[in-house]
Amino acid sequence: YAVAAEVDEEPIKPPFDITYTKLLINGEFVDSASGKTFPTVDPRTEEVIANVAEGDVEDIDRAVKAARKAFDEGPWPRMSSYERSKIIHRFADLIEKNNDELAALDTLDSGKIYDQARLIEIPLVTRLFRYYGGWADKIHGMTLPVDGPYQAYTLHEPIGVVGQIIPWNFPMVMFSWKVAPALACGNTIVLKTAEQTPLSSILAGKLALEAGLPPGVLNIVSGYGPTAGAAVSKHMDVDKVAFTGSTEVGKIIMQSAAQSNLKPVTLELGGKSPFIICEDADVDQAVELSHFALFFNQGQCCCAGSRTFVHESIYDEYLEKAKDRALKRIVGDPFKSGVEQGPQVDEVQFNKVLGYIDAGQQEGARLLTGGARFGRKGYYIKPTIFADVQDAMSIAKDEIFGPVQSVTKFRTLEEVVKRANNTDYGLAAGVFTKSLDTANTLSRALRVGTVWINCYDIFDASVPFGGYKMSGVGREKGEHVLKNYLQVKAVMTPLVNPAW
Ligand code: TXE
Repeated sequence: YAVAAEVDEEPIKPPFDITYTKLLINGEFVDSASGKTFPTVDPRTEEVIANVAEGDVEDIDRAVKAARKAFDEGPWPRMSSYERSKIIHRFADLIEKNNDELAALDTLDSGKIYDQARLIEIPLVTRLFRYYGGWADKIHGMTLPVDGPYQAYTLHEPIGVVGQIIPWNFPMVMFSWKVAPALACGNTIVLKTAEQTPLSSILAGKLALEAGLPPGVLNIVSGYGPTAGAAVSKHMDVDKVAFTGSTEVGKIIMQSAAQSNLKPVTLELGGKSPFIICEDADVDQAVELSHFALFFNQGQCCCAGSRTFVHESIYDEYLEKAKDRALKRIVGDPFKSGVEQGPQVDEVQFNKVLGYIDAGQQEGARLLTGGARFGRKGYYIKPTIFADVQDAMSIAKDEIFGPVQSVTKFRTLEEVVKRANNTDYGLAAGVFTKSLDTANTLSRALRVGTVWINCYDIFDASVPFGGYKMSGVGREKGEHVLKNYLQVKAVMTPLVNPAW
């Protein structure tokens, strides 16, 4: 581990102060109704970064009232779509201008690699707002040919007050996937951020106001899931809820929605995505890509390629090279240039991952490398690989959400399709092959929302993302997400004289 000692060094301090820690309700930064705050912790040091206003049921209620007023009284939903588009574009410009500060807040809060946040994630956020700024004035209905003397058409209208609950693994990216399309469609929003990563969204809220978003259109409440989060999904005056997080909480959200006002629900949940390396693969390239597919963002990706299936003819060579690559992975302070892996987001996740590493050993998987904490301070874990993983083991079935790769061998394509699909999840899959026929066949056979062929984790604003089975309901991004945030109204009127 190239920078083993450096985790113990003084952590790098980003050149930005933390100014925004309050709730954003009705265009103002306010304390929580209870006056309570909660600490957000730097996973590099296990020390408190800032104390943030802790929203609860009453704050969600205040936020919903503000969003309702902004929706009912306007101007946002009734503003010309061109005006809305211009505000969304101005918001994108301000995100771009504050790119490095937003990235630094996400690194501080979550431990993600700063250069990754700065050079890839926040630019993607800007891109996404521009993409949906472009959609705002292109949302329209249809005129329909009907069997009678009637004029029939549809109006695509905003759905109303939208509740959005986001996780901590890509704080600003998740903010953009939720907020940008909902705004483009003319909705008003109550966003509940993850308790681990509240900071960047609050700054983004300030930028939204600066861009000219009217008060109450975007309300941002920091706080915990069972309190503030649950209040969003149960609220009788929230017209739709969109959630990204664990499958377990996704089920609770759906139940709460059903038991309250039957608000429609979209969910982006966990995964256990297969990464299939076929016998014709270039082994060196396959090692690099499968390494990236799993270890990217400390393994904390819903679509992590967390079951590596390797053809038996190249299995031994693959394992040797994959182990070398993991040993070369540079672990350390995520603010330091060149570091590839930072700490896990918090103590809970850190212990969860270490628990699965124990389980893997107890269940008889072969530990090739890693398998323990890295350093003495912070939530760092050594890049870990298990070989000879059996499908029934918990490390092959459950979402570990950490830097733990599980490798298994296969013989035939038929076998690998069956095993790859033998999971409750269905978010993504990777296929590594030189054969077009194999690639095409596997991409049809795999029951997942995204197939990456000879690439992985490529995201674009225009490409839909979401899960089959228990990985989720609905799609985000692209044109597909818009229907989550729109009501369709059918209007019919008689023709005075159909013969004309
Ligand atoms: O998720 P939670 P956690 C998976 C991953 C991870 C596991 C647990 O396997 O190890 O989930 O992570 C809010 N009502 N993913 O505990 O609890 C919560 O405050 C309403 C996959 O962080 O699902 C946060 O804002 N909201 C994933 C959000 O839900 C509730 C990303 C996610 O937290 C709530 C994160 C409740 N009762 C974790 N309870 C992905 N799909 O990318 C919690 N929340």
